[in-house]
Order: sequence, then structure tokens, then C-alpha cells
Amino acid sequence: MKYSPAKIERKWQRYWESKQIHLAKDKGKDNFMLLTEFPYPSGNLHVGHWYAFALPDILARYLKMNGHNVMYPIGFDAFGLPAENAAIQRNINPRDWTEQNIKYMTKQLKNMGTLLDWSREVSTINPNYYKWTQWMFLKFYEKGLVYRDKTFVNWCPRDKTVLANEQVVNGCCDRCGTEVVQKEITQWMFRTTAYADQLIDDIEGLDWPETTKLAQRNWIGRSEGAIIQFLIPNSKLLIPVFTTRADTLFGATYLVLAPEHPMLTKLTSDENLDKASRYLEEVKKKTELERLHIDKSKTGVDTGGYVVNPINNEKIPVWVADYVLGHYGTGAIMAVPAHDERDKEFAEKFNLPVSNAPLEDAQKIVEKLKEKGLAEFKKNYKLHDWVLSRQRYWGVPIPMIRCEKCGYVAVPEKELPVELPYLEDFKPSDDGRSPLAKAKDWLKVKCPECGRDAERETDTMDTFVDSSWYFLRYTDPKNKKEFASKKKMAEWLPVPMYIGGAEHNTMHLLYSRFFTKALHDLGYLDFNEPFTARRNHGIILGPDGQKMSKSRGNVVDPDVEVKKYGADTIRMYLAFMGPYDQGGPWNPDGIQGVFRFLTRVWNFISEPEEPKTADKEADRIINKATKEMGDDIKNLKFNTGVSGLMKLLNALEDKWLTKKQYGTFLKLLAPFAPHIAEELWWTVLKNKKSIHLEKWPKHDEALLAEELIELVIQINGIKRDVLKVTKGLSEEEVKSIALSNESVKKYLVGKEIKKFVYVKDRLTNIVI
Ligand code: ANZ
Ligand code: ZN
Repeated sequence: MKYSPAKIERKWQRYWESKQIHLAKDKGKDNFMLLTEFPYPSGNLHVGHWYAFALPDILARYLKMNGHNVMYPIGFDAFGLPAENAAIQRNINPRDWTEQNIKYMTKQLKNMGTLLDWSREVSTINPNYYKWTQWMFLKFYEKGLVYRDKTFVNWCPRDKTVLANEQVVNGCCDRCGTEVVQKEITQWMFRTTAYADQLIDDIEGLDWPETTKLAQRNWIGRSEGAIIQFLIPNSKLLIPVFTTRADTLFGATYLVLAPEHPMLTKLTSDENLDKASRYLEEVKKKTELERLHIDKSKTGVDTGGYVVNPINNEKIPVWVADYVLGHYGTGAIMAVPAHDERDKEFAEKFNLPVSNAPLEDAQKIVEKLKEKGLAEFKKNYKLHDWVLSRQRYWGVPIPMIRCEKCGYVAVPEKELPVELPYLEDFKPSDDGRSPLAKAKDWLKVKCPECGRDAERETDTMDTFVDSSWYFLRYTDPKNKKEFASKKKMAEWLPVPMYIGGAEHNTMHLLYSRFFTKALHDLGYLDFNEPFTARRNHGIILGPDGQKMSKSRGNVVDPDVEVKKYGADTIRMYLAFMGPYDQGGPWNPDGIQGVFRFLTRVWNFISEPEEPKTADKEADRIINKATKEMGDDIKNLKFNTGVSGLMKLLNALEDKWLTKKQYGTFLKLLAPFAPHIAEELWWTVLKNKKSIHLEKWPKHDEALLAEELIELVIQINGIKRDVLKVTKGLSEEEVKSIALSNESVKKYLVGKEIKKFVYVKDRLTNIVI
């Protein structure tokens, strides 16, 4: 029979499902949750999904064969702007669009032949799930970790929504390309900064890629410095500045306020008022990124005001300039053009003085001023609180009620979830208010505190909130009383291995850490870091080496490839194409090479007459491969794993093997190509139980140490053969090997052996 994946793959997928071999046991031992980032239901699987789910499956299967009770969970991160925009474009409701996509993607995902545990599927748009998202919001609110505040936000005028900094690319919305503007609105915020120190200090202990750790540290951006107070002459007013270089205080020649600084009007002289207001208007048009751009030439104006340097009582001028940010530090700086590049550039441009005063010990300066109440040590963070509200339809409703008398009141816990109503008209309004404001019936409620007519909050939550805790739910997905029971969570968490894309280095991973720490401090979790180990995977590029995109026409459709070659080939090809953390371009020749390899495997496994004794060298080769393959899989070195299998086949192909040896080969293949391994295991080797329930072969350390040497066999001093044998054999062993060797035997027929010479590990000479 020819190797024909279409004939076997579906069959085995059905069999595995019927035997539930993909499910994590509820009361298992040695639990292991292998977490991958749950997908966004965009509508269609692309090769990247295969990379993200079919490759970790190799590890999942390996762990299972090593006795772990493996949970390889799956779900859908199903709220969010892309679905909403796609639905608007197609004029269908986001819920219909999303649910239809989930159905289709589920079918596609099942083609991979993975251990994904569908019985625990979590979908963020399910009210049973988002009930707990709302509940957590309220718990955080009670604790002061949720609050409302006015902030400047990136606003996309087309999508009519707030964007995170990362969603602004070159000043434009990364979804629709429209130029982003700065808008001041009152928003719901998570107080992530309350955890800034913990978030940075606990990174150290994590088994994460160094790049990810660094990205988190930079994102949090802790800097240690001091606040120093500058006095406004003839007043009791102080202007605090944040500096990391208190040692340069003697060299401060002017002070700069951010355009947003509250003391600006107070300090601006009447003559300079016009100029200053015009400048502020100009600045409003710029985004933070533009303001910080190093190459940009500095702008600013003199306020006409002065302050006094507390260390030497020198009077210095106060300027306003947009290279100082309103919400970092104190929104004001002491400018030291002799030591700071930005200050130097600014001073040169506006002819401000430069002082070469010597540096002094920062510690001493701060201590001295501290006594007079004019300085204190201070840590500062780049991290901002997390703006969580969105003025959009397709998200979790924020469970708050606005009462004219009582202000914001939390929805009582027993009334959760606040369900998202199904809206016919879900398009954003021009006033920037969430479309939920149009759901009049839904909107109207009684105030839980005073009973008057009140309105629901119409903002919805950022989707990053949904994905900040989904892994907790996997442990207990159907729980109606809690987001997950503590007992179940203790059995599985923290997550021992989380595999995902490097694009989540900051936000998603940081937000999940924040949620975990907050829930821990509220007493709901016994651990305070969610993911013990993290590994990133690379990106699959098109055959042209470019990012796959419809407009480039270089998209590889996995469904088409599966039809052509089968799932096993796609899995193995993706594993083979390069280091998992790097990805690389799709190569059509490469995939054919893998298909040919599996065809060779198909022809190689046979059920011959068994040899009387197992081929020793084959044993040694298999033993070594077993050890290496295990190491490769554990370390996510799937590419060397595949080439190991290829080498193994080369070495074994012309050998006469026992059923056990063939079986071991198939077990090593099973995590990579689960269908073909299963088929051959049953039909050729005649086993009666799934290969995926087998134990991973044990390798023998002693055998690994055995080295092969080349032993020359001579007859009467003439070289007749060279044999590969293990090092250190005794004369007896060598004699029996030599005398049973086919090419030696024929010279010995009817001859008497007069002498047998053995030079250890080198040669034997048979004298006849
Ligand atoms: C005087 C000085 C002298 C400074 C010198 C630096 C070098 P990081 O490490 O990023 O925290 N700074 C403070 N607040 C600022 C704001 N709101 N916008 C822009 N810049 C601000 O940097 C801290 C330094 O950045 C502070 O130390 C301050 O300039 C500036 F040779 O003070 B420094
Ligand atoms: Zn009220």
C-alpha cells in the first residue's frame, strides 16, 4: 500500500477523540499545563496558527509519553476591535461573525491532530466567562486598583476609539492607518503602577527569554533618583523636579516645565503670555512619540518667570518646552546643559547659559537638602496605569452604574454578568460615545444604592483584560460559583510552560502578571507569578521571505497544504524549517523533502521474520537517538529533532530489525508525525493500543558511553574486512564476532585455525 495521508489521518483523529486521549485527566498525577496563546477568531487559520499550536503539540505528546497528565488547553480571545471592524465592513453583527469564525477555526484546528483539550474550551465572549472578568474588575475596584481619571489618550478619529501606545505606528492607527490625535477624556484605569516594583523585582526569578525580561524591565522603566524643590522667589511656592543626576545640581542653569504643567500660568509673566499660549496650541497637535523624537529640533518659549536653585540660591529662568513630558516625574526638569544632551541642544538653540560647575556627591546633596525639606530620594517609573475602557461595542460591559445622586455605583455581584446586548446598530457614534448608549432598554437601571433612575456605564473593556486571566479558567472551566476553585488551580498552576509570540513581550505578559499579583493579594491565588517558564516562537514568512499578506500574494494556505501532503508532513516540515524561536520563510521544496521522508518511513517499517538476536549496533544507534530526541523536544529544538529522525532512518534503513526496534523508532516519531506513527504501529506492528499512550523509550546511559572502533580483520596478515565494534571487547568476544563474519568465514572453510592474534581495539590476525 502507498503512503496516503488522506486515508489515515482523519481516521485516527476520530479514534483519538473517541478514546479521549487528548483530554487532561481530572485527577491525574504529575500535571502539566502546556499553555499557548489562545487565538483571536479572525476567520481562517493561517500557517502561523500551525506554528503556534502544532509544534508545541510535539512537546505535549512527549510529556504525555513521559508520564505527565498533560493539559494542552485551547480557547478563543473573541472580543475586540478587529472583529468589530470586520463585522461593520460586512454589515453583520460581531457576535454572529465571531461565532461563525470560531466554528470554522475549530474544525481547522482539529486537522492538526493535536492533543488540544476541547473539553476545557474557554471563550471570552461567553457570559459564563466574562461574568468573572466583570467580577475581577469589581474586586479590583473595591481594592482601589480601579479608578477613573482624565488622561490624554491616543484617539483614532476613524475607529472612534482609544488606542494603546503600541497600536500607534508612526503617528497612525495600526488598524486603519488614520492619523491619531491626542484627546483628553475621563477613563477607567487599572492601577498597574501600584505593582511597579514587584513587577520589576520578580522578573529575576522567571525562566523567560532574556529579551522578554529586558522588554518588561524597559517597559516598567524604573529609574532611581531624587525630587529636588526649586523655590519661586517672593512666594512660598515650590517647583519640584525629578532628576537621576542630583550630582549635577550645581550646573543647573534653567528650569523647564512641560506644557501641561499646572504652575505654568502662575510663572508666566504678562509680557510672555501671548507667546506661551500660542506655543501650547502648537504642542497639542503632537503625539508623545513625536515630542520625544531625538532628531526633532527642540522647541520652547521663555515664560519670563524665575526659580531659585536650592543648593546655591542662584536665580535661574523658567522655560516651557515639549521635550519635557507632563506625566513623567514631576513634569518639570532642572536643565544641565553641561551634562545632558537634550538640555545642551536646547541651550544652544535659545542661547541659554552653560555652567561647568563640578559634580558633587549626589547622595550628600540630597541628604543635605532633605534636612530643609527641599529634596527626597525617589524612584520613578515609565509604566503608566492601564487605561482599560473603550468606547466600543464589542467588549465586556464595565459593570458600573452611574447615578446622579450617588455617582458611580458597582453592579451588585449577584447581578453579574451584565450581559452585552445584541445590537442591530452597533456602529460607533460620532460623539465618541460607546454604541451601547443606543441600547435604551439595557441602559436604564435603578441605582443599587438609592433606587433612583440611573444608567449603566456604556464603555466596554479593553480585550487585554479578557486575556489577563484565561489560563486560570482552564483549570476549572465550568465552575459557576468561582472563576476557578483554589483546589483545581493548585493542581495545575502556575503555568510551567507558556509558548507564544514575541509581540506579547510587554503588554499581555505584563497585564497577566499584574492580574495574578492583584488576585494573589486579594487572597484568591496562592502564587503571584502566572508563568514559570516562557518561550517565544518565531514567525513564518512567505516563500519570498516577506511577511505573509494578501496584498503581497505570498500567503500559504495550510488547508491546501494539508490536502496535498497531509497534516503529519506540515507539522514535521514546520518543525524542520529552523529554530523554533526564529521561524523563517516557507519553502515548497522543503515540504516535499519531508513528505518523501515520511514515505520512506512508510516503506521502512515492515513486519519481517524477526532476527534471532537484536542487531547490537542498531540498538546502540536507537539508544543514542532516544536520548538526543528527548533532549531536543524538551528544549523546543524541534528542527534538530527532525534531522535526528532523518539520520536515524538513514542508519537503520538497511538493517534487519526486531519488532521492538521498529516500535522504538515509531515512538520517537510519534510526537512529530502522530498519524503515520499510529497507523504503522497498529497495521504493521500489530499493536492493539494507541502508540500515544505508550511510554517514551528509556535510554541506557551505559550504552551511550560505549564507543565504536574500527577493528581490522586479517587472515594470514592480509586485510579481509573492517568491522565496527564497541570499544574494549575481550579476546573471546572478538573471536566469536570475527569467526561468524561472512567475509571471513569463506576463507576458513575446511581450514584449521593455528593461531588467533588480537591487538586490543585495533586488529585480529587469524593464522591458518
Ligand atoms: C538633570 C540631569 C542631568 C538629568 C543630566 C539627566 C542627565 P530617566 O532615566 O528616563 O528616568 N527628566 C525628568 N523628568 C522628565 C520629564 N517629565 N520629561 C523629560 N525628561 C525628564 O531620566 C531621568 C532624567 O530625565 C532626569 O534627570 C531629567 O533630567 C529628565 F546630566 O535631571 B535629569
Ligand atoms: Zn443612587
